[in-house]
Amino acid sequence: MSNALHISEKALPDGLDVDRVRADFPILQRSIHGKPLVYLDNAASSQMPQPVIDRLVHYQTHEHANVHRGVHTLSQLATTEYENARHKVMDFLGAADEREIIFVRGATEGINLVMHGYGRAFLKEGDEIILSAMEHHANIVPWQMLRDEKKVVLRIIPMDDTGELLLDEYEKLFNARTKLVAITHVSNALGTINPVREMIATARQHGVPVLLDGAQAAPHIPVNVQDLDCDFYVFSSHKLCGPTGVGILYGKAALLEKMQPYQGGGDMILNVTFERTTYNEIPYKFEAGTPAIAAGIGLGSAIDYITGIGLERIAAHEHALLSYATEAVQNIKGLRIIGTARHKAAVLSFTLDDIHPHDIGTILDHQGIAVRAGHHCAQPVMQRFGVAATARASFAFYNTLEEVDALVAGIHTVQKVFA
Ligand code: 7TS
Repeated sequence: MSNALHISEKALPDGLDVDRVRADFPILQRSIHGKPLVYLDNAASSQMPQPVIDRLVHYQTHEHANVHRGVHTLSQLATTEYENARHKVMDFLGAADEREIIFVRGATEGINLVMHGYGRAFLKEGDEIILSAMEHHANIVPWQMLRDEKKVVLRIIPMDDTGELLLDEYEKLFNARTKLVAITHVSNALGTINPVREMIATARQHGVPVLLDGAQAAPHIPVNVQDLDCDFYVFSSHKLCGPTGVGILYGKAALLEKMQPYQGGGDMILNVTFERTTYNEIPYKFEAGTPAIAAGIGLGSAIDYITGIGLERIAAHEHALLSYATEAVQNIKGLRIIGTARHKAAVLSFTLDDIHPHDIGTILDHQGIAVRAGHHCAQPVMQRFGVAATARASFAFYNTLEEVDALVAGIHTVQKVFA
């Protein structure tokens, strides 16, 4: 411990003024059980900075009306701001066209939309979908639903004991029936950053489209969908310092145009009679009903905030936190890190002796430290590593080395309670 505290006195060499950043996050000033909050559950949901909170309040106070349907001033204002947010998302992902950005409820709904609009529309019995062994349930269950309905086959890319996908095995899974690859960019349970560029190139050779689940990537590493050449990309606003209730599906325009709508209703149509409906153009074809307008505008503001800091700097800071934390916990007897891939985002999953992760999480909470305990909606990952659950600390750019020290001290306290 003394060694760890000594290192933490040094500044991180990433040029990020963490104190200034932290001052933007009101919730980080609060205490939990009388202790300063140490928020290390960013993979579940990150916190919201004041500029984003202010943007939401400003919208509700001065700009709110329904979008895409009014000639009156407020409706036009709300529409402009909402569409500005779409434009920001386009720039953020490096997409070519605003029509390729679809507002959904979150990563989960984005994947379900592709399952319905692409999978149900175009796949038939015997067709195959490649998933990986480290998917979040959001990228497993929709495909199982399709499997049960259409009798398609799911093929799973295995991983090694460090939590890296076996690329040789991946290549062997392709055949003439392969119709889609759906994989996570970054694992929420292990932190593994998958070599998606290489994996997409392989799929491309076989003419197979690729969906990337970017829920854990978009907030932490620079993403450029054109550069990656993925066909679909999903992420959630609430993991990117934005509000809950909104997320993004990016899709290549040519594919989206071919796809079936996911839900029917207002805004997604051009013309309706009782005989026949013609659908609106993309992206509106996929946006039935009144959307989460405030949340969408809030996401635009969160993107401004994140890009203002810079994803390169965010990635460097979080990487430094992860390295420091990994080294520190390696000295704790009985602690096993689950997920030791060479390229990792700032996720530290672990087990401790035979202490139940829920007990770890509860005792840490009493010290003000928020981590997630459980299977992290990735039960196949838990099975692969032979554990029922893990405790998971996941870092954001506003976390500090001192907070890592607090986590390490907290883990020692957990061990003392169970000694
Ligand atoms: N995909 C991945 C890789 C995720 O980590 C999550 C959420 C989702 C999809 C679903 O996102 P949603 O916003 O639609 O719910 N992951 C987590 C997590 O790790 N802890 O809580 C939620």
